[in-house]
Amino acid sequence: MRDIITIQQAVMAEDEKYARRIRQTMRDRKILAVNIIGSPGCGKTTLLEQTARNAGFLFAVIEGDIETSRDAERLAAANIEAIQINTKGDCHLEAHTVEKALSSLALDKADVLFIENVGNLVCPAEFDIGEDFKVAVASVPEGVDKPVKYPLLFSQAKIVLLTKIDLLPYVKFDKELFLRDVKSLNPKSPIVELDLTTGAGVDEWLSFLTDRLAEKRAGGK
Ligand SMILES: Nc1nc2c(ncn2[C@@H]2O[C@H](COP(=O)(O)OP(=O)(O)OP(=O)(O)O)[C@@H](O)[C@H]2O)c(=O)[nH]1
Ligand SMILES: [Mg+2]
Ligand SMILES: [Zn+2]
Repeated sequence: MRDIITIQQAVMAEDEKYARRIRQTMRDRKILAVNIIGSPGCGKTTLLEQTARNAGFLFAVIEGDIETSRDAERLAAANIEAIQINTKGDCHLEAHTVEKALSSLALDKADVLFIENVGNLVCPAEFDIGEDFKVAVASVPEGVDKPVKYPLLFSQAKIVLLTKIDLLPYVKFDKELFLRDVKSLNPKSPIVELDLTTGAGVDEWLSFLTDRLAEKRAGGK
């Protein structure tokens, strides 16, 4: 058992080198790199589709899934530059695969790179993939207790998104409790409520991103 832990630590240390290299590349190119993390089906790809409709910046996407290129195909259909990584069983993305994907993505026109991580609330939060910040996505039908059960993601995220608020009338979900729990884990980060069927709330998400992009261009973080 101890040997296995040692190997995993060695692999993670190696991967940090790739993460540092990605971060340097993104800094040189002044591209904001955003790691989007949430459960399967919480609305990550729909968020990107909605983002494309109104964004005042250009972006490219790395899609992480265990199998299929369905998400990349959805984005391509919306004229979004996207490349798919299939992890073939791994439940999170790692920096070495992200770097490989980056080399086949047209980034010359991109202001922002979104990385949609594998649908999972647990280990994607543990891996640095060279991003500027992580986004935590939770959706109403998942239940109100997700932030307190999976605190690492919600405490690290620079912004927390609550999707599917259109379902509030139909699903037992104490929104005030959700907001309180997130605030207690992460007092500084904004929480944005989204209905991605209509795009309600997307302007607030876009304005957050525009501010972070301006900071990146100014050389800060
Ligand atoms: N009612 C409602 N449905 C939504 C909302 N956002 C996404 N959906 C639906 O939820 C389902 C899953 O959305 P996706 O965007 O594919 O979810 P995802 O997080 O990318 O899923 P994975 O990539 O499999 O992890 C789709 O049927 C969406 O139409 C929302 O705000 N409200
Ligand atoms: Mg998706
Ligand atoms: Zn994993």
